[in-house]
Amino acid sequence: MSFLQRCVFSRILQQVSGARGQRVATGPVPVSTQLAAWRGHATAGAGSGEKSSVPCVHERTFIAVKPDGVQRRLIGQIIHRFERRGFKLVALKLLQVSKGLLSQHYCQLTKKPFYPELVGYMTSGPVVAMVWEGPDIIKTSRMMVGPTNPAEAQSGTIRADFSFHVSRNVVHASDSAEGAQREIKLWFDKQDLLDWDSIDQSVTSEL
Ligand code: IDP
Ligand code: MG
Repeated sequence: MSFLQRCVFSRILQQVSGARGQRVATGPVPVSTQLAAWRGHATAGAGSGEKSSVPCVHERTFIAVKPDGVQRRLIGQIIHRFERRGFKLVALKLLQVSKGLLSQHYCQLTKKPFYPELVGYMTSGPVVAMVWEGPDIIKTSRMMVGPTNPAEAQSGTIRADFSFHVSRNVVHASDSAEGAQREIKLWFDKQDLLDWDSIDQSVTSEL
């Protein structure tokens, strides 16, 4: 076998074995096929213990636009940040928060001196509650939102770009996997969370 033949043969072998889900572009692939491949890869990565370049495809987090964000007509701009990053919206509602829900949401803060002020702020008007999904979204969304005190936040984060005081910091994002799971369960019924295929999934993360 000539060197050229060996190269061609090994290339074909690579393609046939699929190189663990890494697609070799050979021409236009129908969206339905791409989605099926993406889902297959996701399942293998999550369930079989295989290493994957996609950290955790089905990670979800709880994000809320607080009453100051709603009053200041910032809902669209905040949603836009998550959309343009490539994350997927799986639940959304506008609601007036009760003190009961708030005390469960902020159960670790009820003894803080600022808690009464926080309750007043968070119940002063509607809140937009959302669940977003994407790889590593819990950590990434905290970076996008910025630190609790907007005065310490980097320009480009939501809190730095839209606020300047800790008592009116516009947005909430869960701070851990446990927190996200607890908050999603607290704010939404299971049937409110939509499982849907977004057609850009195969072009915004590596297959
Ligand atoms: P986080 O929202 O960045 O996770 P937490 O420490 O969990 O920060 O505090 C929850 C919320 O409580 C903050 O987002 C902010 O609205 C409010 N808060 C925190 N610290 C203060 C404070 O010192 N004064 C007034 N409000 C505060
Ligand atoms: Mg917090």
